[in-house]
Amino acid sequence: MAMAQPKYAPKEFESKWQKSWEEQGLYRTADSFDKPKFYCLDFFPYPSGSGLSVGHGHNYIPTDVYSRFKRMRGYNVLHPMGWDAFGLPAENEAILRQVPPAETVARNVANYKRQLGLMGLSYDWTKEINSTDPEYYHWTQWFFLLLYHRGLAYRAAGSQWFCPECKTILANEQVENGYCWRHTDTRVQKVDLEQWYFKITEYADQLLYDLDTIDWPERIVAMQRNWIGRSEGAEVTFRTESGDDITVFTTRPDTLFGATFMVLSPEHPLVDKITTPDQRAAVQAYQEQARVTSEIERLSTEREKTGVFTGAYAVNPVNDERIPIWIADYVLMGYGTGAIMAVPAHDQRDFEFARKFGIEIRLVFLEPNSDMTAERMTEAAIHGGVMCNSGRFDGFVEGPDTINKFIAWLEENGKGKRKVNYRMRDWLISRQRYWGSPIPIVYCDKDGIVPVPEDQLPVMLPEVERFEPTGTGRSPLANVPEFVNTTCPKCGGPARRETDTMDGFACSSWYFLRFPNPNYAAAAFDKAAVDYWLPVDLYVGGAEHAVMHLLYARFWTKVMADAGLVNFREPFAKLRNQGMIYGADGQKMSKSKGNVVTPDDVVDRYGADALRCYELFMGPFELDNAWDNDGPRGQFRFLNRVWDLSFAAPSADSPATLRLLHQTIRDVTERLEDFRFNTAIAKLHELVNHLQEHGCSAATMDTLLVLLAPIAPHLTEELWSERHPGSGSIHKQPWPAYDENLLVAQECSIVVQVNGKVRDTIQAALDLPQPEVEDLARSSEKVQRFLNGSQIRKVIYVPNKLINLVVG
Ligand code: ANZ
Ligand code: ZN
Repeated sequence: MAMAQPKYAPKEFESKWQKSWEEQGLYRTADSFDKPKFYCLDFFPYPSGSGLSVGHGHNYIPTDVYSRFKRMRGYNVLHPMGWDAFGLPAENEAILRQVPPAETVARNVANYKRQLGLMGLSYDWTKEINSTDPEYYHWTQWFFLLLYHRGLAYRAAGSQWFCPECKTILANEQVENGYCWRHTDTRVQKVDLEQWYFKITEYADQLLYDLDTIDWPERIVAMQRNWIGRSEGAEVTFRTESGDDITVFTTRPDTLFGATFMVLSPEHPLVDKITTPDQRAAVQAYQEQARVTSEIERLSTEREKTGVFTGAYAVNPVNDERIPIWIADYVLMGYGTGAIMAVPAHDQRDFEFARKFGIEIRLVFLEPNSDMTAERMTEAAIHGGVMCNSGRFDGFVEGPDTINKFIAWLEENGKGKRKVNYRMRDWLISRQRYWGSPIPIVYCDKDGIVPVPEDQLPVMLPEVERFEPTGTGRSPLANVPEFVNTTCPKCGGPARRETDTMDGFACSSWYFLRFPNPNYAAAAFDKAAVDYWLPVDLYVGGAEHAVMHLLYARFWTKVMADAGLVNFREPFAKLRNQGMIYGADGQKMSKSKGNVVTPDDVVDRYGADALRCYELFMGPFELDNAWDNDGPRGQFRFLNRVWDLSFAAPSADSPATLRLLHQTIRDVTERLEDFRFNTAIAKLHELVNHLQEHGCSAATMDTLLVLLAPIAPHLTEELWSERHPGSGSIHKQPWPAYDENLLVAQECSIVVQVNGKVRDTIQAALDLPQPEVEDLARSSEKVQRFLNGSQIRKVIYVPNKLINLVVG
């Protein structure tokens, strides 16, 4: 008598296998460097207090499946996880709960690990890192010194963005349209402070150029390009009547003869000097007003142009004409030189300004045969035409060639020079916050800025009573005398420590080098291991880090390459962004909306494998999607059918079954490789449907389980251990190969009879279902002649050989 078949009950075996895999060290990365390697990395997460939602699963499950797939294909896979736990989020949460950040971090990390485990993720936990461990930030500080010694870290005073909520300075990248990236309702303000910067601008060209060498999503590449914002043009110097030089940056030096006025940014240092006494009051009032106007407003093209005449004049170096100098807020101090030559005929902002204030508009190129005049213009002419009013350049065709010739002429005559300008600014690294890596710098009255010697690292972050931001522009560490007061490493005299900490993005700029050997004590990373593992082969995370982390990490890598520390110049060879998962209501998942779905909920109801399948199946990996609460149930049913199939009595595979099996091997392999998980699963659904209807051999069932193993690791392991006791884990099975010969439909010749007499022979795919063979037979012309339109009473079919149509 057959034993009763057990039911598919994931709760009965999922955690059992998770424990067993951990004990066996199934996902431990081999520390030998002989096999081909694959480094699959998730973005370094901040372990937040709210834990993981199924939205996170949409990132971590695909990389887990991919890592498992690569392991089965013979790669040595590094798939690690760690915690980016310094920074504002951790600190803010700690302030909210009134416990030290180290405590909240530890608790959140434990919860994250538990949740990641629930989903059956195959991380090698022996490689775990935490950026807040002194053994880790020791090396973050070491990198600071590396940059410092290479002239790439410097201290400067500047007008900086300050978030009144964060109570700290922000990097330019952390300001979005005038609002704080963390407090999207809070406008940032400008304050003046001495700050530390990393000279990322020194690498602007390389950061641009090397974008062509990496396989990254188009839109991230475009965002980095725009952010770096390379503009080619020239710098031209105008002399004022008072004898001061004003240099402007222009992308259109060829329009110089049309420059009829100049505009300085209200913050330009020369404004006070050149303003005439009768204009002083108006100028100062305007400067005051500009101070409180946000950059967005200033850049808005809709806004009416405003400005004030300084009373001063400059001389246009190409035609010696005297032109007035104005100030206006549409010219920003932070771009180019903070001053422009205004060409109202050919620049829209300048055109509007000139019209409003009655300044001359002079055309310096015209469409051929055009009779356009400045008076009749309704907007600036941007492109197209032949130059005029431009001395020796009259008759030149407007365009890049002419611009080049014009610059050459300026250079020959000492009136200007070729110049490339970038929108990107240096990276502001210091934060007036507690929860970060201390900056390893000491200030001595005698020696000035003194870097902490390497053998005195790490500068330990002290435990403090009060870690709230002070709001005074100084970090809470400034209130800890034991921390601040130290001795100068150079002269031994009394000195003060830098009290700002580093932006959390410093930690994530090098963490990928630490994973190959995370406990390495002698250096930031183990060179031999890094030579083998890096660059990261596949890097997966959200698109929101496009111009922050992803730019910073590229910058640090280039610095390290220049310092001879690593032998590659790009850290992440291939990048993929997962789509956002919204709540069932189509809204962003958030506690306040009550629409958060956690992996815990889903695993509890349907098991980890059903959760995994649904996360992969719900849509293309990179597209946004809304969570469907019924989704996991559908996948649970699918897995249930696989379960039942495994207990069904085996039968010989038909040729059609074999064909579908081999097509499935091919398609699932290709689709997993391409991150098309949803269609890979659809293909498996199709195979399972077929097998349910037609049965299959034990070998075919085994292959199905192996194909499904990276996706549903628990169910397949349970069934495998049932089917092959003592043969080890299914996750150690090699990935199946397909047989080309079995892919194509094999054909057979089928004899067609009408009332028992042979009338034709047709070609049909092997194992074609009877109704289709019948259709083919009936559509034969020869057969039709004998059927004569009469009704078919009976069909006798000998598969793949003969069909007899009986008509009455
Ligand atoms: C004269 C001119 C004539 C310009 C013309 C444009 C068209 P991108 O492409 O963004 O680099 N500019 C320069 N510095 C500025 C600042 N600090 N604030 C506002 N505008 C500034 O733009 C460069 C152009 O933007 C420069 O070329 C300058 O105007 C303006 F038919 O100079 B142009
Ligand atoms: Zn000193």
